[in-house]
Amino acid sequence: MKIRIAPSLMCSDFRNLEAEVKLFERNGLELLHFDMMDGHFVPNLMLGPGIVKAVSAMTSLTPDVHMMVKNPEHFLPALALAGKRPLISVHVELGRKVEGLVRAIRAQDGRPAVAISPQTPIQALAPLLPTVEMVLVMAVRPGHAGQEMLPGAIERIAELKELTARLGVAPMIEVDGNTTFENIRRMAAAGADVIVAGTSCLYRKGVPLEAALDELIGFAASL
Ligand code: S6P
Ligand code: MG
Repeated sequence: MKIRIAPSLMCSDFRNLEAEVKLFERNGLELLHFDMMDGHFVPNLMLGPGIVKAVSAMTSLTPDVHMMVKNPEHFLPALALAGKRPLISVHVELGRKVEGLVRAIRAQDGRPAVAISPQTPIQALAPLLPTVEMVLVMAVRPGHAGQEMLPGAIERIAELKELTARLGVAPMIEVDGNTTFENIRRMAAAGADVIVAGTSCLYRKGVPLEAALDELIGFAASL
């Protein structure tokens, strides 16, 4: 089983952002997770398109932009990153406009993805699954790092995996929130292909980033 690691840059040390990104690159990672928050969809403010652009210009890694914003259409044009083919997730909770957003992402050479919050039934994803390249399953409430995984999160991954099989589609499944080593093991067994690496496994208090990364990569390879 090969699980991919997407470091969550909102947890990084912004003073050393470039060095951290280069470290991920040297170690063969493929994705960088950007949490974009607008203070409305979630009550927090984080990483706008400017930082996504600046980081994308310094690396060959693929941006994985998690839009926790009420009006993604306002920010999508600024995420047209020539040649980068970013994964861009919009939340299914935005309702009817999501289909149009998925088309808009594809039209600007992005790879559309859909994110789902813990309270939303997995079934709500069904109509979108044939149109997206990835589903981002939140294991915690969107808005903050450092939370505990919610009950039922693992079962939701398995339910999504089943639903995709039933529909004959195979978008990647990314899981975001409280990805401790033990939780990663369970997430991977349930069907996760990508885990977002935040404070639970990578940006750990008192552990140098390089050491935490080595340990995480070793662990992921052992699954
Ligand atoms: C949360 C955000 C996440 C966090 C990540 C932090 O709203 O979408 O991407 O940055 O979950 O990881 P952890 O291990 O601190 O939960
Ligand atoms: Mg996220």
